[in-house]
Amino acid sequence: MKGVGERIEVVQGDLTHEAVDAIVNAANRSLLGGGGVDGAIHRGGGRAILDACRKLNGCETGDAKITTAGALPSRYVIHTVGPVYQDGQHGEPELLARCYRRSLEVAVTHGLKTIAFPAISCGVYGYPLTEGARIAVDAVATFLGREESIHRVRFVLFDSVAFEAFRQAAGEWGAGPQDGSDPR
Ligand code: AR6
Repeated sequence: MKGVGERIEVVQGDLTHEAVDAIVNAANRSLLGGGGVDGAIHRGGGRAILDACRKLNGCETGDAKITTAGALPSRYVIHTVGPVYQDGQHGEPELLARCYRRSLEVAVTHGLKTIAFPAISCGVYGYPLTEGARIAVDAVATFLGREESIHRVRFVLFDSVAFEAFRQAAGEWGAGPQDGSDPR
């Protein structure tokens, strides 16, 4: 089994283009759509995602639920709800870490091996990028260290500033250079 750093990739791009087992959506508690990456996922996946989400009765902050990916190239979408950042003293770090952990737990339950994440909470929800990236990478790396069934986790960042923040955080775990090859 490869080391933790070798199973983490950081790339700049559009999450909705990822042909992995599951992409993770930075949703809100209604799970009925919104802006940002959530809007892009619902637009790209089509009606099937919204229909599936309607049956889930929403999702608590820090939790995760899975649906079809509809017309998207991934097999599933795992919807998680990040914390709205206030000042970092309202449980935000724990809740953000829990989003990554719960998403991976759901993936394991479904036998999924390749997962792609956006920068949860780092857009509309206002999480500071450097801190959000560190929490994300630490939570994922810690999980991978004790769970061998996940082969690869890709962080897919929309812009170069977010990409840099995640690349730096992943470097702490020895994540190597990215070749952009298909993880499957
Ligand atoms: N691929 C990858 N990353 C993206 C994409 C994309 N297609 N589009 C945006 N991002 P946000 P949040 C980045 O606001 O902060 C929604 O309305 C974006 O640049 O999507 O968790 C939900 O319904 C940023 O770095 O999610 C909620 O109400 C990151 O994704 C609320 O926003 C997350 O930004 C959730 O806010």
